[in-house]
Amino acid sequence: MFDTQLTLPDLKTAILQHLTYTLGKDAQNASVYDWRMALSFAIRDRIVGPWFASTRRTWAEDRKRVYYLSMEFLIGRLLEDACVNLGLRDLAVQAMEDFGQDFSSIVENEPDAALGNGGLGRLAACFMESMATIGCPAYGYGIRYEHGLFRQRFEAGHQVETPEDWLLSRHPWEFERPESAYTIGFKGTVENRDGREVWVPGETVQAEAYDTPVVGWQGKWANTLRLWGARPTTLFDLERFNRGDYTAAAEPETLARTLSRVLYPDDTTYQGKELRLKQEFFLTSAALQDILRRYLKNHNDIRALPKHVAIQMNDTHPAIAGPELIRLLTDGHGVEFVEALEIAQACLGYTNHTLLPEALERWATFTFGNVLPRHMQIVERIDAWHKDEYHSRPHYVGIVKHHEVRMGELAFIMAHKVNGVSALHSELIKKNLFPELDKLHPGRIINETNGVTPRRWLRMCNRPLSNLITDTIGDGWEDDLDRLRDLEPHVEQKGFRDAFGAAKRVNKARLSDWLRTECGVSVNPDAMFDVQVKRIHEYKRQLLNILETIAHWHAIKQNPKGRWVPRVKIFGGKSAPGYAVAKEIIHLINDVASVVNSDIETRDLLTIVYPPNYNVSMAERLIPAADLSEQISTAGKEASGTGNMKFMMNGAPTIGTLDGANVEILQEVGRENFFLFGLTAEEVLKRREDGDHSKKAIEASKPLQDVLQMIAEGRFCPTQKDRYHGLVHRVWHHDYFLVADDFDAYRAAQAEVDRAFADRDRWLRMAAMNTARSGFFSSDRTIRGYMKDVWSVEAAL
Ligand code: 26W
Repeated sequence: MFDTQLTLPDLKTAILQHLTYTLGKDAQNASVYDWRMALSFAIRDRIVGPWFASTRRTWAEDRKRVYYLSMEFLIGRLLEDACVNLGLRDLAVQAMEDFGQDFSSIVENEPDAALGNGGLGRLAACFMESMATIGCPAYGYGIRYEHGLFRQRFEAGHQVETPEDWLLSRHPWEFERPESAYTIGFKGTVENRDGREVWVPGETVQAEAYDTPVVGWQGKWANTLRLWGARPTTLFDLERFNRGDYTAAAEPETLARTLSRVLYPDDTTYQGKELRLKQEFFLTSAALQDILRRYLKNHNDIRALPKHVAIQMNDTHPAIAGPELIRLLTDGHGVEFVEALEIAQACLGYTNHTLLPEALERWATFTFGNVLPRHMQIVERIDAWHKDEYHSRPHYVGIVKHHEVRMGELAFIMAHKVNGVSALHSELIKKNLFPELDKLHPGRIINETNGVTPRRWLRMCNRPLSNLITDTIGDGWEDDLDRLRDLEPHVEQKGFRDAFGAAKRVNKARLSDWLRTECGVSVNPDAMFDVQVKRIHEYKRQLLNILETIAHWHAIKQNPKGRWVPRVKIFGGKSAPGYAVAKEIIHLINDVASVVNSDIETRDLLTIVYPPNYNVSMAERLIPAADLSEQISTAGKEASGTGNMKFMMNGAPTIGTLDGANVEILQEVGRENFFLFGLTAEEVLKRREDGDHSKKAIEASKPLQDVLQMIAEGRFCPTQKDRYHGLVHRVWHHDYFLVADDFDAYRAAQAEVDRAFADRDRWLRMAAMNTARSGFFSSDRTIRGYMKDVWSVEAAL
């Protein structure tokens, strides 16, 4: 039920009360920040009711709870999302207007909570919202990083990172819980006391809880996102302080706080850093202690835990949950080892998000045993037990191999279900990642195709289109997204198609204004907006996109009078700070942009923009304004993708390969509404067997030769002509991601895009069909899948 009781005067009074008494500010000289705080507190107050009610019901009905463990929650801004879900947005706009304030400016004053890198963290945020919408009793557990993902700037085309500081301003959505704190140990020794193993940690810190309520659609249910902050066990060393050694006195404080200081900015490349392992254990141990404490409040049979508790590991980052739960059950509750292992297995699920070998976590046994000595023993025991239970296990399979602890194998063995995130990905997990374990445990690997929340990614970020949808098929589609299919018959009507085009045009005009003021680039809002936004990675092939852009520019210049379709090429995304090749690609895109954008001959036909610091809020601006969605990864490499689903929902057809969830998008939307190109995952493997594949591909493609020639000659970097020699050499000789092999097919698909876009009626049909057939990609559908197949949990709504 929407909060229908709240009237405009009520809301205004609440806002003024908070401005006055919570913030101590006089309306006369309140800043945008003050108004944002006052409004946020007033809105938060409306969440507390449903939040308490949900918690009370869960207790009263003794419901099973889901615990989602994730090192990342990329939640973005919360104010507008809360307003939308509570049905208070219009009222909030009006209230702020009455106070002489602009709602959009207030919303934009909120910093993004960027506690994640990319897809995995954003998926966790969508899942939290969907669990609240469905009424699945759940807690998200994560780390309250003081500094989220770095801010990105460009200096002379280079990426420069600066620290992110979202907590410098007050975070109005959380409740601090100093009373909910747990001690987390590290290092030390394991002592055998009367035949029992006892861990005596050498270091301890406190994990302190901060709770953010997450409210679902229409405020019917709310769950908790509980983030842990690290605090010293002892505040400071008084003796040293009294001696006047102030820096040394503050040492325990500094050491502890380091744990929740920053998010690791690597996505898809893994580095075996001790601090990262400590962060993983910090999150996991705090969460498990909290879970057991809550369970034991109203249960006394620890063996019945799996009936009441489902724990999901978001990738292997919290995979220490297996050994830690065994430790708590054996060392803490006297359960015998094998029984503890079976209880843990029955509680745990593991989601795999990547097949890239460089992303699979493995810890040197030296590091692991040093940081977590008791867990090292338990891991070895799990491995021995598994080998014993499954005699046919090949010698090269196992958790501890070559002096490393393999977190993927650990998570697999300790979970009762292992899932991939798209149909193709789940098959590849069986075939390539865990073929032997799959044989030993048939049926354990399942698929749960990703989804995204349509509340944030359609209703909130695209009001013109959402209003059109509601006007056309009525309301109720937001939490029943398959209803978008009801749009299909309307797509046949010209009036609807024009309205669909008009909604897109509004978003494009808005984005054009923003690009002018924020990036100083003016673009033609009637041009095709062709968008690739995601982390920069070789496998995602931003390089393929920019090479094709150069070829396109070259073609225009050779035939300036041709009937070209004007395009705006939009790039967005960050590179990991240590990923040199990705940084070089960013540099190239910026270099090409500055040459192309200053070419008067092609100015009206091609513009390249790369707004810095892509984040959730920028996605909410770009995606609704996109005409074309670029999903061009090397087949077999993108586990799922979720940006692809957001573009589809917002009426942007995909140009893409048969990779990740693109396969299912194609299946849902139909071949005629998707620009398919490129090698398949199987063909990719075959092609690589030929050591000369890229050389052959380049020799067969005049346009690609020309492009590489231009880059090599320094056309895009006249001041340093050899800047991209290394890059060009790699395309010729070490093209692992098959940029050259897919180039011609990509170029042909882009030509088809041009033809389709030039036929406005054809284009609008395609665009509208993408929205109409996107229902499957609601994260509500995904969550229902997990509830049934993995968690065995019932919805309370
Ligand atoms: C330890 C370093 C590290 C950190 C993060 C390695 C790997 C990761 C993540 C698994 C990377 C990630 O975000 N994967 C993405 O997950 C999305 C949600 O399932 C998928 O849609 C993307 O395809 C996948 O790349």
